[in-house]
Parts: sequence; structure tokens; C-alpha cells
Amino acid sequence: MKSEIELYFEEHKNKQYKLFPHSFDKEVTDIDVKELTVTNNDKTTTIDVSSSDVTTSDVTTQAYIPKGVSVIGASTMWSRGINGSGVIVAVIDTGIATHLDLLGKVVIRRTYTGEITPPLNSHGTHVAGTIAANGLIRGVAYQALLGDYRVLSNSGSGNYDWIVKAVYDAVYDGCDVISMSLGGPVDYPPLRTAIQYAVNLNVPVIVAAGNEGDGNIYTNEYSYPAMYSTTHSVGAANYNGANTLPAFFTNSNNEVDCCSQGVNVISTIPGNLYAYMSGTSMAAPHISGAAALLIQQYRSTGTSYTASKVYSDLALLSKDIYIPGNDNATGKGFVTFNPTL
Ligand SMILES: [Ca+2]
Ligand SMILES: [Ca+2]
Ligand SMILES: [Ca+2]
Repeated sequence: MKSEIELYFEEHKNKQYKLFPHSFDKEVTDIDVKELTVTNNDKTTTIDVSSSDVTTSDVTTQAYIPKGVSVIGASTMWSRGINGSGVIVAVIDTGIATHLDLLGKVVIRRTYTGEITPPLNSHGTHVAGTIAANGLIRGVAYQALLGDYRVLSNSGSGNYDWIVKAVYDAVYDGCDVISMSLGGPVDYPPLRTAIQYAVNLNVPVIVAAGNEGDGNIYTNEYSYPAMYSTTHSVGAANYNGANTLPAFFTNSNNEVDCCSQGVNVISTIPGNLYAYMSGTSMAAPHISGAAALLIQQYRSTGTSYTASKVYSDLALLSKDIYIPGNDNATGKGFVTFNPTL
């Protein structure tokens, strides 16, 4: 006799966890690779800088700073020596491919999907680059290390229990932040319990809000684990100063905590390439990187912290946008370390 939950899994096996970009592939060019060609180890490159999403900022490093990394104000922290050093971020996703911009980054690799060949799906590598790339482009916490927890297959599907196991493993492995750019429509109690466990051990869990949004802030769309109050749920926006708006696809509900750049985000993909992708999946890793910066800062000043402190400090960094005050699409607002933005 199968349990209710086993029957549920059989019924929903391949649709529980879907990658967010796939839900609106008609609206964005998912894998729109621009000309960013690595020629050799000196990292000479050509890049299509006609796109306003890519800006050269730090001339001393020659690294391209993607728009989302720029507008989260990461360089404000970098200039104080806070760059993610000593912090490990768990990326629970499709796996992280080898990439010159991620050399030496991945210190833990676990796979739950049964796939042992390099990931073909770009999603996890893209997320990883936004957090910690350190090469031609820079992630928010470019000196942070990564844990690769591969719970979504090349086809983009996963099993709830793999994700539950990955959360426990990430805590066991000593990861300092958990980043999850995934979600499904169901509240699965073991996942709720696993996330509570991580949070109790001071590991903040940063989660994409989901892409089922209808462009209407007054209707709710739900995704788990983003709906758990123990996570920090990140919506997607397209930064445009005081006129910053939420992305039309971003889920709205009263558990959205903040937002970050989630439209036309350039980052690393397999094959030493780069691509623009959109989704709350792309917004969340900016905040995971921000959490890594906060944790390094706490440690450097001998400040003890909890996951709740990370969340509340992220809330303090959230600049109100869109409808005045906390709102269901952008939460407390657009996170930035740059007080002048
Ligand atoms: Ca809505
Ligand atoms: Ca929340
Ligand atoms: Ca607002």
C-alpha cells in the first residue's frame, strides 16, 4: 500500500519543480548568447557592449559588471574589502558546469539526479555566475565559494525528496547560505521542515518568488518554498531608478520579501559562454550574493548573526519602489548596498 505522499509523487513526478525560465520562453530569448569569447587564460574577450545591460565599471580589473551586480551596489561593499571571501553558497539547482569565470569556486559537488556527466542545462551555471563569477564578468560575491547541489535534471525536473536531502546536506557540508531558484505549487511538509532546520542553524535560505505572475499585484500566485515565511522570497524587477517596476511575470503574494534584477541578466553558461536569461531565478542569486557579503561583514566585525538577522538586514537594504510601502510584488523593495541609488 502506497502512502498518500508516494501516490502524489507518482502523479506529479515530472511537474513538481520546473525551472522558471521555461514558463515564459515566448517572452524572452532564453539562451541568447552574445559575443563574449574567451580566447585564452589572459581573458581577452570580445563582448557586445551595445547592450545597456552590460557596463564596464571597474577599470582596474577589466571585469564586466552585469547590470544586476551594479545596481545591487556590490562595489560599495567590495571597496570595503567585503567580496564574499570565506563564505560558501549552496546552489540547489541543475548543477554548475566548469567555466573559466568559476575556476576553483565549486568546493562541494553532490548530485541527486543520477546524472554524472557535466550539466547540459544552463540554469544552475547561470545562477552560480551571478553569485560568484570572478573572471570576465563578476558576481555579487565574487570571492565566495560554491556548493553544487544538483537536484534538477538536464530536462529541468526534480524530485521533492532530492531537494529536501540537498538542504540537509548543504547545512551538514558547512554552507553559509542556501540559494534556491526553483519552486513548485505544493507545500511539501518535509521541505518546510528541512528549511526550518537550516534557518535554525543560521543558514539563510534565499528563494525565487516564482514566475507565474499575471502582472496584477492584486491577484496572488504561490510557489513553494518561496511561500514559507522561513525563506527570503525574491521577486524580479527591471531596475530603472525611481521608475523601477516589477517584472510582469513575477509572483505577487504577501510572502515576497524583496526584489532584484531579473530581466535580461547576463551570466555564465556551460561551454565558457555567457547568456542573457530572465526570471525570478535570476533575481534570487543576486540576493544570495548579498547575503554572502553580509555574512563576511558580520564575521569581519565579530558580529554574531542568525538567518533572521540576514533577512532583516536585507530588508533594511531594500529601497521602496513601485506602490509606496511594502507591496506584494516587490516586498520591501529593490535591494542595494548603494545608498545613492
Ligand atoms: Ca498577481
Ligand atoms: Ca517571505
Ligand atoms: Ca513598494
